[in-house]
Amino acid sequence: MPWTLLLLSSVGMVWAITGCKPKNAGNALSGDAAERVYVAPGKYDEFYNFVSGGFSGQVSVYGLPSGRLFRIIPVFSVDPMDGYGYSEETKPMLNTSHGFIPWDDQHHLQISQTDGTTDGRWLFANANNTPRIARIDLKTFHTAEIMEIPNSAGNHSSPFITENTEYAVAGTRFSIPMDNVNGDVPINTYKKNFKGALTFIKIDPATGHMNIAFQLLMPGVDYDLSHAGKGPSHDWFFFSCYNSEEAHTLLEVNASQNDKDFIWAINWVKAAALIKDGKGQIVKTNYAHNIYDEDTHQATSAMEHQVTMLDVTKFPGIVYAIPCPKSPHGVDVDPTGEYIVGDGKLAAVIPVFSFSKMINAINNKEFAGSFQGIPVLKYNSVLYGEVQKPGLGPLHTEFDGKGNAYTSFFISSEIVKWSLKDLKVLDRIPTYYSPGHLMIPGGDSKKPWGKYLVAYNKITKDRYLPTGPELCQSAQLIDISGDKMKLLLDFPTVGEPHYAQAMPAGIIMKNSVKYYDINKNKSPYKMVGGTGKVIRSGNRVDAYLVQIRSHFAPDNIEGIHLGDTVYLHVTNLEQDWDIPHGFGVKGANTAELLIMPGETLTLQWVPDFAGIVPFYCTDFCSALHQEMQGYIRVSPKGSNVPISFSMGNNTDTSAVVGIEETK
Ligand code: RUQ
Ligand code: CUA
Repeated sequence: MPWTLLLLSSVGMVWAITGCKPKNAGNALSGDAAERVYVAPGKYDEFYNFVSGGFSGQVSVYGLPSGRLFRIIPVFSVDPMDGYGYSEETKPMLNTSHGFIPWDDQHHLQISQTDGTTDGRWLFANANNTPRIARIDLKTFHTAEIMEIPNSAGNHSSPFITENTEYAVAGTRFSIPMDNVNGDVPINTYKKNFKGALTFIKIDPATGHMNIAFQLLMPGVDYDLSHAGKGPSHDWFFFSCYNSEEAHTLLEVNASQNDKDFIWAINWVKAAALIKDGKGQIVKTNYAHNIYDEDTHQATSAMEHQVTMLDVTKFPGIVYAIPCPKSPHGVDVDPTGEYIVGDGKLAAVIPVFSFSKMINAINNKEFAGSFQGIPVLKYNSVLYGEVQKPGLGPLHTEFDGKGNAYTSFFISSEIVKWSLKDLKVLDRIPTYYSPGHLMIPGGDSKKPWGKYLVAYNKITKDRYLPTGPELCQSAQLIDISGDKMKLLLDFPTVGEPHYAQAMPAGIIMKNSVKYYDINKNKSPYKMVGGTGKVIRSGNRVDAYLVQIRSHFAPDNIEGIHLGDTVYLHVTNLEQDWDIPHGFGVKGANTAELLIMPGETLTLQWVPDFAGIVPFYCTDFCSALHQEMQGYIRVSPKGSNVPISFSMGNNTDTSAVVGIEETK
């Protein structure tokens, strides 16, 4: 939660968090709030709400208006609940040019769009720390693809998409020496050696498959957030930046000097055309591209070795800098595509820029100068107007589709509603406390469903039962259907929430996969019946097991020796909704794989003692779930116990009988 320090010290504001509890915190609820968020048992919520998990690396799914948590989707972190990152099938998803990375930091989400409208096919997510973009398939809620982003560090202005999901972008937060040059340079040669890369990833419209189309080589500043244009501004992408001072140390002071930083307006259609004309340069690098195949149920990780880069200073007309006060964080485009809102963390106003004025300013060459070879447009030539006295520490803005904008204020801890037309503040509501992002379902698209707003708060002091030094993270649901905003609900979130997305549940439910068709399961390790099989080849043993209520086949396996590496391939034969089986093996590095109906998953296991090793189903699947268990016999190294396996007919050969009758 770096904002507090930055903002507190930079603004020089003394803000005792505990002393900042807004008035009426206790009775902020309006009378019918409970009714408005009550989703009766057995009833569905109206919206899915996908929320970034921050440093948990995952994405969680809630219902709105209830705030009920439905599931956590493993994306950039291993998951103890379903074995993501532990099963052989999913391990390649977390492969990178740095090797296997079990954890990352996840900030932003965007659902795919068709003609600027949220369409519910895929959910894109960024990994900040080791730069990557993931695509989650909303038919299965599984992570389907992960693309590593080269020449980048702190991949923050990602993964925002263009109006028809033509591209997803990734912008580097840290500028760094590019991957193809010697990066072993003094840090104080920042201005000479450090550059920023903005990445454009092409999305296949039918499959969603991602490929890095090109990278733009940009000045060495910190790229923070981005959003695509829409409608008239369709061809453009907007990136905010701070640190136009190009500081490399003590940024909280040194990167807060300039009155204005920039929003970069990028004509991606022109850039793509130049790439097509062969104007890009091939740059050597390394990055992983991981794909999960839902037919084979296998993930593969391939290393890519080059990207095409375009030095934007050599091609006028692609990038313009719009001056923006001061250290902007969010950059948000309204539903019409005409207004671009910059949220300067240290600014006293919210500047609203006009796309049509920007185009005029470009055509009339109304430049204030240039920054590292990029023309800087005159502030007043692009400005539509400023929202005066909006609040302190603006971070993000969303829209309701009715001409209103809503901005989150970290320092003054509130959401402020203002009119796009006359830039007048219309309403404000306190949040508890210090919101980062806010979200309106479809609020970054052409068609917002402007009924609710959710504030994702960074601080919850005194709001929930204490849980030791770390308090829970939280969201607050606000009704925006009327003139006045109304607080309806607090609900805790998993990890620190950053951006989120939401859309009507029906669209996603319609396409939801209920189970995998076993006949379409093309896993090379699939097993469909009988008593399975166990095959030794040298020190490798492949055991193929099937699961069906309520047994494993085989459930007795012998002939495993110390020194073997055992691959337990487990196929769940169920063809019914909501009947996963689990798989736990004593001493293995995860308590379970959670195997969906019709799916095959593999656990690699290296036994470390000679003896009997039980295994069992970890997911309560039937009345006889506890009976769903088995044994593996492990013998010493070099033993001559042969491989054998069975289910149901391994008759007891010992003499002792369980119960002796008393006479
Ligand atoms: S950030 S609190 Cu990582 Cu999106 Cu603005
Ligand atoms: Cu299968 Cu419990």
